[in-house]
Amino acid sequence: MAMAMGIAGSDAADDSVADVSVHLTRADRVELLRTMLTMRGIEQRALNLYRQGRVPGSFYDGFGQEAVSTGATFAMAAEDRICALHRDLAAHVVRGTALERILAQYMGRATGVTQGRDGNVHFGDKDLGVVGMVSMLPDMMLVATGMAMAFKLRGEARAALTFFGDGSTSRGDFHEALNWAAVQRLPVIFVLENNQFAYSTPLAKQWTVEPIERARAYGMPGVSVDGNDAEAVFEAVRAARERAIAGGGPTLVEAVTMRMHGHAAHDDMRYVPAELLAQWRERDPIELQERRLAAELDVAALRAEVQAAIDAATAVALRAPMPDPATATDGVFAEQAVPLGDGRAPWSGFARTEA
Ligand SMILES: Cc1ncc(C[n+]2csc(CCOP(=O)(O)OP(=O)(O)O)c2C)c(N)n1
Repeated sequence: MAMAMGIAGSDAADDSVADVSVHLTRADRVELLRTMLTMRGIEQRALNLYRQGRVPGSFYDGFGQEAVSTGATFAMAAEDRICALHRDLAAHVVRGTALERILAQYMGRATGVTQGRDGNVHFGDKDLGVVGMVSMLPDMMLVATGMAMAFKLRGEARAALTFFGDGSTSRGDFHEALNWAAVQRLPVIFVLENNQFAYSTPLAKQWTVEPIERARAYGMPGVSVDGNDAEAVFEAVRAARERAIAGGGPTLVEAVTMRMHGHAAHDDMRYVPAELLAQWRERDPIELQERRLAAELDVAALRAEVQAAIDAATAVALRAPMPDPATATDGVFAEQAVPLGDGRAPWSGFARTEA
């Protein structure tokens, strides 16, 4: 859906915000807001740390897109698997990754999720069901499809979900994943995070056929939702999961949103028209959820609570040591791996791992 300014909840002049969700309790809806505030606060803190030279490399954030990973992950069960990408921090937060581990990860510390072994956004915690991302886009579509295949073969009532961007729809892996998932009727949910730009490439240079049409062409439903509305995303993914678990096969959910920051911290995004950004600024996902809950919730108190948790986590992460170089290969190879240099192929002894 191009630019998508006509979707539910998008009229900035209208203060009355529709209650979209029919399945969420009040506590759930506050939790959605808390998660989005946490994602934004952590990423804002990480950007500051990056500018202080404490985050190596660059930093990628999902500013403005918080509703997508929040709503989608909230709709999945603990036994499901989530493939979180570079704008999906809320997936880690919903699953329970401690905030100090996330900040330590960004700073390459020994207490980070990968213990300093990988770049800042490339992490996942198997115990929490979040699969660390493969940087080649959109390879995680194939990883999620493979996990869904395993669930189906084992007869398990579980589903896999992967996020991916609009740029990913131009890659071959997108088509392979959709086709195989549809042919095999796999329990997988493809969440397209349409944030209008793939680095500097706008949608008009990305596709002539809408992705949800392409999903239908491959034989699965394609639904488009307001990606700035966490409750709308939740409902769409919840329905897709129900369908997947019931054996109905995959669904493509397009969450229409906007990348409000540059591609990464080094990008001033001057290629994005100022009017477009101004329009989307009026549709901030956090403010939308706050307006929904304002009558029944002390929003300022919640914001302060979240900020205090982030401050405490930052202090812990800043005190954490850098990793000991002697441990660099720990956890990289399986225990059973044949040591390099004994004349045999190094991969011949790798253990099989489960999804
Ligand atoms: C195959 C491949 N090409 C290029 C890159 C470098 N890269 C990382 S993110 C990105 C932009 C992807 O755009 P999109 O899929 O729309 O996702 P967004 O970053 O907008 O969320 C690029 C080009 C990559 N990771 N993989």
